Amino acid sequence: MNKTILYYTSNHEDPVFEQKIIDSLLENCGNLPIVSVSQKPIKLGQNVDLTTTEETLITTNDLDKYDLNSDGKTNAADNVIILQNLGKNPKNTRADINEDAVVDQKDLDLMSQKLKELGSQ
Ligand SMILES: [Ca+2]
Ligand SMILES: [Ca+2]
Repeated sequence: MNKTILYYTSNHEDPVFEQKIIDSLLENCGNLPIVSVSQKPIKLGQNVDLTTTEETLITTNDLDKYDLNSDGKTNAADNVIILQNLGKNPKNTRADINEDAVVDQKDLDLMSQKLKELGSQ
C-alpha cells in the first residue's frame, strides 16, 4: 500500500515554529511523499492552499447574507429592509439574519455590527 504524509496547518503560526515542524517532518519522512494543506502557501511537498477556495467562498456567502436587496452592496438600505420586516412572519425572510424565525433587535444588531465591520457607518 502506498503511503503519503498529509500535513494540515493553518500556517498562521510563528514562522520559526512552523519551520521546526517542517524540518523535522522532512528529516523523518524517509521517501514518503508529503501533501501539505494550509491556509497560506507553504513550501512543503505538494501544497494545497485553501485560501484560494474555501475562505473566499465563506466571505462571499457571508456578505450575500447581509446584502438583503441583492444590489451587491451591504449598506444602510439593507438595514432599512430589516426595519420594514420587524416581527414574526417577515415578508422578506432574508431580513431574519440569525434565522430564528423572528426579525428583531438581534437581527438589527447583527446588521449594524456588519456595517461597522465594512466601515459604511
Ligand atoms: Ca444591499
Ligand atoms: Ca432573527
